[in-house]
Amino acid sequence: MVIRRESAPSVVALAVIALLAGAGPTSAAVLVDGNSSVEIKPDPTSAGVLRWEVDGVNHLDYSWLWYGGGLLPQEYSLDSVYDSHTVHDDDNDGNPERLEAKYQYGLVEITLSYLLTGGPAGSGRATLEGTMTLTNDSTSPLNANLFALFDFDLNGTAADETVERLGAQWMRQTDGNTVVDVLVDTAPSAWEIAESPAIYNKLTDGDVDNLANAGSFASDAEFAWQWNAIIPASGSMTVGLGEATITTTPEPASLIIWTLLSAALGIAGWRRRSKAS
Ligand SMILES: [Ca+2]
Ligand SMILES: [Ca+2]
Ligand SMILES: [Ca+2]
Ligand SMILES: [Ca+2]
Repeated sequence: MVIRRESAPSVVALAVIALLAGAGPTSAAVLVDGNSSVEIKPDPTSAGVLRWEVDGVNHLDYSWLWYGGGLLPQEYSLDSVYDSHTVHDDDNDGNPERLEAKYQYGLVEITLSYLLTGGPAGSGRATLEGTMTLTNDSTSPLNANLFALFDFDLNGTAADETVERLGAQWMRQTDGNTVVDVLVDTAPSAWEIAESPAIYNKLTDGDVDNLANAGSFASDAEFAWQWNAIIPASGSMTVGLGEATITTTPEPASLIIWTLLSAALGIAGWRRRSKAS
């Protein structure tokens, strides 16, 4: 009895500690499919797509969304009007691969969706698709500028990257045998490639900015698109943020065989020379 009376408060204390530990900022939603996982924080604490792993290698530093336009004095991070989010396991494999988030300011509602499609383990390939829909429930047209920023650090490092703009709706970033292609569904109004975090700074510096339709970088690439739209009263607009596909091509088997063969021939040659001497 004495032992039980003494142990009871410590059990309560542990329960309180456990509750306090769980009361911090909401943890990130983690999508998992096949060989890939993505970490997304849709709410205002450190919001953004924070990590994208394919076969255990993280290729993404940061990606997120901003809105501005009309009479707004600056761009705002989408999470500043966060409402709610849910994750979904559509293929019932025990892991959610789709995130749906809702944002609301006044009579404007924004829904954001991310869908991860991984490949088989070791395939080096996965796709993340983002879609955003704005609905204007007011009685006047809405002038909106939307921005999507992508800061990939392929193969886990900012170094060794190239970025090519292959068309109005297509950016390709490459590091060695790893490539990410980002294709947007909706033709953008503007684009920019820059040294990170130059574009991020534009979107968070408290004034109105437009992307430069130009750009280059020195060591740590990021790129972004901008969509300017007028959404009619009681109308909606869907922006395909893009289908990003990461592909890491394995060393060609022929190259591996050649390397092994060369090594074997080298050893044979050394043996012949050893015998001759
Ligand atoms: Ca699933
Ligand atoms: Ca890299
Ligand atoms: Ca700005
Ligand atoms: Ca980067």
